[in-house]
Amino acid sequence: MPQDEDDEITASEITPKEVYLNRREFMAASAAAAAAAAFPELSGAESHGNTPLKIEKRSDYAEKEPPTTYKDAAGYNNFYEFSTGKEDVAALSKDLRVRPWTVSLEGLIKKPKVYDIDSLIKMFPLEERIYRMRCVEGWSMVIPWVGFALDGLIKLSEPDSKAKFVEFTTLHDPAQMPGQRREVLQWPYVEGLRLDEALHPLTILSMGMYGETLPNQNGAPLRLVVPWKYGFKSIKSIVKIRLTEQMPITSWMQAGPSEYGFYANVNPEVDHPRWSQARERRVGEFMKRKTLMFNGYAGQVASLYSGMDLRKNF
Ligand SMILES: Nc1nc2c(c(=O)[nH]1)N[C@H]1C(S)=C(S)[C@@H](COP(=O)(O)O)O[C@H]1N2
Ligand SMILES: [Mo]
Repeated sequence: MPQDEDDEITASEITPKEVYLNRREFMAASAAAAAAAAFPELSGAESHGNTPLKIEKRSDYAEKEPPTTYKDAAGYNNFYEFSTGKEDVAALSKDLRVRPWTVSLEGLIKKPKVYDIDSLIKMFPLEERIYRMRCVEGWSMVIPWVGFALDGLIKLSEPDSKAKFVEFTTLHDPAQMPGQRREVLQWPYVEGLRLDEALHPLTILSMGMYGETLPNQNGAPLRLVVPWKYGFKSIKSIVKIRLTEQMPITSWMQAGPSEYGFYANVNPEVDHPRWSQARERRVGEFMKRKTLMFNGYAGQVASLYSGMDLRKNF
């Protein structure tokens, strides 16, 4: 679970955080309060024991719905590398080493490069994006992510004209990730997007939430967030981004091709073979609500799929 303010902080926790603060010139806790005053709609005022992030850009993408509580967002997780349970992921992932960390950009690009996570975080101004998130299992949340659009990084890598898809890979380290010692999924976890989906302005790389760095259980130090697709597309703890000509075989497609398609767009009209997708429960609420087409982002993304049969391309 996230540390409480009055928890004792051990030396091993202090050192990387202090180093990180200096190197990144992140704001001190008091400055985070100043940012919250400058952008009163931001949620960075309250500390949750992670490192404050400086929001450098006012975002055009902020749902007006109230965010899920931090406690729920950081306490109810899907992260099969640690557990197939949801409430034990936080404890099981607390010692994941998120520094040093590199992300390799490779495949059909002219500028392949291995990025250190701290230089990657500095490459584009950080924004807060408040997105609805809908898990394929029927629950949803509203999360204030911190990150930047993925398109800038992809364009910087200069994709070849042959590149049609982007494949993302999570860290593979069974010594640190006990779930990887069991064959619940094909490891490492792999996800993918069509190149135009990856370049869509709603698609972000996220390094934080609630104004601070990501808790490990939410995919530290870097994850994908694709708000119009089921949660499993938003792959956590990424180490590799590869541009390909062929559609990537994702871990979920491999596990259950009839249940988990490549597109995985939120669609209340296309049921999962074992349950309806028409409704969802917002975590923290009692009554179910209707699930929205493309999770409510149809206005922005429906044109990506014009002419496609969304029952076949689920
Ligand atoms: N590497 C990896 N990424 C993952 C998962 C996972 O098991 N492993 N679970 C996915 C699923 S099913 C969901 S719903 C979201 C949950 O994200 P959250 O815990 O931040 O809410 O992460 C997605 N990303
Ligand atoms: Mo999910």
